[in-house]
Amino acid sequence: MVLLATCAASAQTPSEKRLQWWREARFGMFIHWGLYALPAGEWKGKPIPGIGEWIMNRAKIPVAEYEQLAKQFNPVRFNAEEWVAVAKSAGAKYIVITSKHHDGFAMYGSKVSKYNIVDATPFHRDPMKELAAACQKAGIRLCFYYSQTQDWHEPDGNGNTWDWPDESKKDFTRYLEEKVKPQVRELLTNYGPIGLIWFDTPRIITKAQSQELADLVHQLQPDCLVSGRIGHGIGDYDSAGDNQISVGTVKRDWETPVTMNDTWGFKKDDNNWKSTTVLIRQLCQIASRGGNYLLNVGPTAEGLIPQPSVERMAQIGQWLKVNGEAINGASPSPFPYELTGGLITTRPGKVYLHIFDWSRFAACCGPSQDIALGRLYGLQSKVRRAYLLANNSTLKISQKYYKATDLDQLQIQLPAAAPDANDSIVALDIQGEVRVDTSLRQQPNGVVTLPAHLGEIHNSQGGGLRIDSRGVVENWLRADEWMSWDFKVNDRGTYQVVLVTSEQKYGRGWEGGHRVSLDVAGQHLEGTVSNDGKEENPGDAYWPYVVSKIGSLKISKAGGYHLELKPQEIQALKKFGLTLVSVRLVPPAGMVTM
Ligand code: H79
Repeated sequence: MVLLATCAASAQTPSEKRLQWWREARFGMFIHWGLYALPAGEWKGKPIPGIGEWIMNRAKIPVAEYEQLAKQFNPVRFNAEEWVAVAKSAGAKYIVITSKHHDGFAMYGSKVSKYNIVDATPFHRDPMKELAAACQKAGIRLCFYYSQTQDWHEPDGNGNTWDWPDESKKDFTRYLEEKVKPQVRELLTNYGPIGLIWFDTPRIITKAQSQELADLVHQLQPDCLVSGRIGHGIGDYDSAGDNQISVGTVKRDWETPVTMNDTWGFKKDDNNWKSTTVLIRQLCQIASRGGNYLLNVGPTAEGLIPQPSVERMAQIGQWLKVNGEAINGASPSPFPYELTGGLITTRPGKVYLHIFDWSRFAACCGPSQDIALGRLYGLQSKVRRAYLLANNSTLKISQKYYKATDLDQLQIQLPAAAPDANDSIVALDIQGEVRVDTSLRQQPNGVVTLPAHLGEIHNSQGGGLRIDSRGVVENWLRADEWMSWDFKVNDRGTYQVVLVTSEQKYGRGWEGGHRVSLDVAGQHLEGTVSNDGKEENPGDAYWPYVVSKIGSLKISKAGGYHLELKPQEIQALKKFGLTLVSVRLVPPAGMVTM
């Protein structure tokens, strides 16, 4: 036994060993705090658009002027234990705080640069020391954000083009050797065990330099993780884009940082708070797709976490107290598709159905007004018991296998109203292992969704069609590349064929006018990808969806089908091309399913 255990342990890579706690955690609190909290989004009486911590860059504030902020920075109301209590109340397992953002100001006592909170401000305290102690006490892992490439305070750092426009004079290696490495050494030497270093925006750093930095971290603290944004694929895990939630399961370790309003660093005029419901559902989406959720708060220059953030964190924590077993330490969904109106997580012996939209999930009415019927397709294991996590009440179920359509169906009797407005979870106790039909199949509401990231890609020589980090097609610029899917349908009928594509982020545009053909079930359809309406992207407000109607299609027999999507012409002037998210087959409203 002992021998076996040793073998198993040694089979783990160093990275996997470091990732153990992090994979279990699923949820962390991000803190963006720095001098930028003082102007709080306004410079010389003018509101500066964009994210608050970018104000120096957006307003092109000269170093000599921005530096003056340090003299006024005196966050007397900062209380490390209160901040850690906010994370704890939320059920967050780790805190990542900005030790140095792009503005170059160290928020800890640094011997490397006088431009730090202890030496340059009237505050003279080291908040990171205090946070380290408070985290230790509360059992929360402290982690540091560190901007390794951009540093607008240093002539050799990257990004300050207003004080130092001549890029040819910049010696990035000197900056890396003289500031970054010594500061990372301080952070990993003076604050006890650190969970991870969250590097950001790799930009011009070379692969060798990223590697040196990762090696330095691991040499100083072998258990400390390195975020994916160290660059060049060298991190211990992947970091998705800011506020970017992948559309499907990602088969690597990944994390998404998310803002609670529209900024990271405090901005006094930003009151565009996401609702607690949205935040809880984002956490569930990310967990169900195999990732970690890093939710940001931006404290004020006085040292207070804004009240709306404190409230939301506590509300997430209340929800997690009841439902945490479906998130912390849970695994991604074993199904290729998600529920209608919800999604799925799992752990050995359990499947959790997260129901966001009760009436969409329980689309079919029950035998009486008091009961709704929910259905799950494709679960092959026997369910011993189904119950609501909200109140532990047992739900009546029936399981059937329909041979003609090769369909496993679980039917669940639910109360007429959702017990939890954010996400009601139906837990299923499974006998033996969780086994599912992993084919793409029609859902109980009749819709068939063929996600781009689950399609087969047929590249041509020199072509570049691929799936980006969100799970969406990029670089589909040529008409000789195509995609196909296999799927199963239960219901006969006429379906509308819709293509869902993605705009570029930050409103950078969308390209339409592509002529495409679809071959399926012996029918050939042709249509144009035009903008027939926008659809909110539920996982990522930065990248809205565009819906295009291509035509209709008749399916006269239940069974397995193959669909080929072939362009005849792609518009690629803007180099966006056909940014496919999914092909959707939509049955007529009210179609009765079996
Ligand atoms: O720390 C937060 C951001 O400051 C940092 N990453 C998160 C976690 C980040 N650094 N760079 N970026 C994000 C990309 C920023 C892009 C933009 Fe902009 C900022 C787009 C709009 C505002 C820069 C300024 C580009 C256009 C204006």
